[in-house]
Amino acid sequence: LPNCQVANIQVMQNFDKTRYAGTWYAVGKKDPEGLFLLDNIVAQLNIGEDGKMTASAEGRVIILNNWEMCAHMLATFEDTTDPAKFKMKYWGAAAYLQTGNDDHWVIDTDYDNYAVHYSCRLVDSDGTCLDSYSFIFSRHATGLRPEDQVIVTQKKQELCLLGKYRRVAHYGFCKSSGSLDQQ
Ligand code: AZE
Repeated sequence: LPNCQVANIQVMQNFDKTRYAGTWYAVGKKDPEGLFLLDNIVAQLNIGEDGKMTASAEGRVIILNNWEMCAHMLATFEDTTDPAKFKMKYWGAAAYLQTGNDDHWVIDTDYDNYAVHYSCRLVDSDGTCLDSYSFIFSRHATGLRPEDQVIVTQKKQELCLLGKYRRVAHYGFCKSSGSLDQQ
């Protein structure tokens, strides 16, 4: 059984960020406190010539009491001593969107089908996480293969987040205004 200590969370071994690059569709998510991406969430990860990871992401949000829009986000990643753990600095392409500095941990991935992401924003005094978010990413907007779902369910349990995820719908909300999922 997991003990739910953030410090004990196992991340991807021998993580290869060049294989993590490319397009990922969020097919499941566990929300943090406050405003968050709702659905139609697509991330595009890039590795620069300097080896540094950057990303763009988009998703439907509702801001300012009922203004529905597609949030276009940008991010840079800072490496840490663990190759699967990054510090992600992110901001909205429009100034009224969110900015932040979050952990970006890759818990598990086979690079070609699924990835399990985790971010703890606030560690409690007992070492457990008080405010986290997590994405289940797929290379396909349609979802995960049954064999990957088994692995992902195991990882959700290890993160102490089993039962806390919602499915992420994709109905092309960001397609007209963005370029990410038109490629
Ligand atoms: C992530 C993939 C890599 C790039 C980025 C990601 C996270 C983005 C957010 C955006 C929140 C926006 C809000 C706008 C009103 C992890 C999906 C930037 C958390 C709430």
